[in-house]
Amino acid sequence: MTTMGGGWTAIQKRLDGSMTFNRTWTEYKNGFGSPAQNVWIGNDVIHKLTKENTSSLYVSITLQNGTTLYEMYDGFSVSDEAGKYQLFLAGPANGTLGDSMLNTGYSGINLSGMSFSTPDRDNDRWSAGNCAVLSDRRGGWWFNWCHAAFLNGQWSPESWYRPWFPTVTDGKQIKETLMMIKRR
Ligand SMILES: [Ca+2]
Repeated sequence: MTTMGGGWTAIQKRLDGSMTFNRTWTEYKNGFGSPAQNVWIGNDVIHKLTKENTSSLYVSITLQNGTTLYEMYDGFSVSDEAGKYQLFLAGPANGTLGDSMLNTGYSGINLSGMSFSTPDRDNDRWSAGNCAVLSDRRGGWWFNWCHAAFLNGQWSPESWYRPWFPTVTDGKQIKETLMMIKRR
């Protein structure tokens, strides 16, 4: 990975919709897919890589028209399974996507401090239901109530709501996604 000075480790990558990210807690814990194609590296691995709290997060979305937009956060870590893989995110945020994770302007969709939820494990802040099972979500993520950013959604023709709102409002716009981390 030569982006932004190199030394990055991909924790999520999607090059097409051939592999579903509608997966269980255990699958997100252990990881799935293959690094050359579509992959979630696994929440246990993400925790191990970030537990010293000295990592940055880089997110990019390549649109169907070929344009790649990105956002970088200076601080990123994920707690262990006992801590429900709670997300810690810190700014400043910089990039061309805009900040849809940390300070969105609406506390109900900011993601820092959120636990990880999957279709079979509801740890979100929506008391009436599980964001991860909604028909236009169906994937694991650090949902609040629920989100403005969500990179594990369903590829077209299924519905993928708000991958990176307001810059990317619909999964149909997306060609590729990538999440990478690096020690500061
Ligand atoms: Ca809930």
